[in-house]
Amino acid sequence: MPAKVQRGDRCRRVVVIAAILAAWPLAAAAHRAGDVRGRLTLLEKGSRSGDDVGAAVVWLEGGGGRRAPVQAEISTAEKAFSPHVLVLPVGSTIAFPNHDPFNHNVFSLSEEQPFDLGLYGRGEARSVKLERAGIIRVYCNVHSQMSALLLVRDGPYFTQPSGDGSFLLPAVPPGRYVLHVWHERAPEVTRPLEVPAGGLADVAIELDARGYRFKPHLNKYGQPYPQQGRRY
Ligand SMILES: [Cu+2]
Repeated sequence: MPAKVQRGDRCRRVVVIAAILAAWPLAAAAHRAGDVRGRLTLLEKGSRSGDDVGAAVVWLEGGGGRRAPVQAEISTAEKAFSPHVLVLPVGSTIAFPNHDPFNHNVFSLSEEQPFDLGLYGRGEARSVKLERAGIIRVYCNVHSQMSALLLVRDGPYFTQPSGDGSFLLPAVPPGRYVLHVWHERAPEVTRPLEVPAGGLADVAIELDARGYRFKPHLNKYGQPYPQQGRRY
């Protein structure tokens, strides 16, 4: 009888040790990478805070790897691109479906990715593959007021904040990075960021749009847009 009890104890001990060993790698993995959370504010003239802080982009420079390319869309409707700002992994394809009852001509003169999709009408979509990282300014050659921005990233850690400016970069391995925060109307903010195991909870960044001045862009020929006699 005592021998049996002893065997039962040994069994229980083995089970407990096995359970600890099974749980241990999970606990170790949980410490390997952490979430980086923070909040952006956008300072406008007159000390107002901007209402489109959600159109900012946050990314980390450093760390290995890439995100898989995606198929994304920016539509044109009522002479506007929507969404206005999009961040994508390098190698992604972006389509521009036209929902307006007239033609658009989507183009970019950006150094990283110049393209000209030509004139096309309602129900048609043309697309471009984004081969290089950078900031691609997209316009329409017919309607000067139309603009969109593509931020193409070659690292794995990037995001756009919510409308209230809060952002989350999930599962960032501990290490030294450079944090970049970009908004169309503010100088880009860059700051060294040391991410400890377990991540960061409250990275606060202020973007300053007080010095912003609207500057008209040129058409696809590098010329100013004609001002008169435009029907659409
Ligand atoms: Cu247009």
